[in-house]
Amino acid sequence: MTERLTQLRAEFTAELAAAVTEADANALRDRWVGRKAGLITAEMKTLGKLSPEERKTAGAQLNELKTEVESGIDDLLNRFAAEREAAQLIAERIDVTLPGRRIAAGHLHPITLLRHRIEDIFVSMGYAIEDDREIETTFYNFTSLNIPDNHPARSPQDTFYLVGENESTLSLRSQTSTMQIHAMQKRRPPLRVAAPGRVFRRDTPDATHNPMFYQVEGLLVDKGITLGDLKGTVEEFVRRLFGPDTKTRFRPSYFPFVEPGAEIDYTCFKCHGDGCRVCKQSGWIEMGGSGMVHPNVLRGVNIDPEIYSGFAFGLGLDRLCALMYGLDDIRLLYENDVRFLEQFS
Ligand code: 2U9
Repeated sequence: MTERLTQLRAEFTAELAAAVTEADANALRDRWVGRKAGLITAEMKTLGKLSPEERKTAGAQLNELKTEVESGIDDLLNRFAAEREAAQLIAERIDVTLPGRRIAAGHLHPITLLRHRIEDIFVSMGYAIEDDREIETTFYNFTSLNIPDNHPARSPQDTFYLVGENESTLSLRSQTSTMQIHAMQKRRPPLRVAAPGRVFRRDTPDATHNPMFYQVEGLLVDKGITLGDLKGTVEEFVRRLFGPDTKTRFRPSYFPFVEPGAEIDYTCFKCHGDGCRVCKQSGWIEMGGSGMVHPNVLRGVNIDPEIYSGFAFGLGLDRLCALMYGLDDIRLLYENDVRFLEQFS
């Protein structure tokens, strides 16, 4: 029996050394100590042939071999499990010192950012922010603003008409002044209203024109309002937008809805008036237009121009936005190119 045991022990040792996977180790367990067909189990069955004395010794030796085989296989399985776990720990390792991944947050559009800034300035000066429809009748888009019947702005070459061609004809509003008319119809003076929004004109898109663009207008109507109030308000508005040293100047101009009318310039926010590329060496930048509200416009909304007077001024947001961000082409603002938009926050 001793030779047999020596042979079995050598055979097991060789097979144990050859086992390289958990499957090999489990196959070894079945082959050696499997309940039904294990090699040691089979040897146990041969003990019946021996004398009681021989059976006692041989049985003890076989049990010793069985214990060696089981612990050898357990050690092997534990080693494989430890290796598998170590590999898993490496594979799933998380380096907590790595910088976090920046989650691409959304951004407000530059025109929206500018619009919010301007709305805040108007609110800080006591103006209400108005919003109203973009599709208007000819009455609101032109007649209420004292724009004469033969004015080129009424031509289908300049305006997006939707249906028909008379006072109740619908078109896309050409200026946000329409909202000011609605406001004056809904509320009585004293009024301080800012009207930001989209306007639509049949312009061919180019670096400084777009069929849809953004405007903002301020309107104030009360008793005893003078041109001085307009100048002072515009000067304060410009200073709050571009800085306290910004100067303004007014150049006479004509608009049907105001009288007198004036273009507004302000000293360049880049060179403060010395002259640079932004202001084309002039030191001044045109902001928009202004004037005292025309009496016909006041009468049109049942405000007596003998008792009340008012001023209004307007500016285009797209061009101002392009200037402030150094854009050469306002169409960049409308192409929705994320590479452009994600620069703003
Ligand atoms: C009412 C009466 C008068 C608003 C005014 C301008 C002159 C003006 C332009 C600036 C650049 C429009 O975006 S733009 O092209 N605006 O020049 N706007 S006076 O006058 C009003 C507004 C409302 C009831």
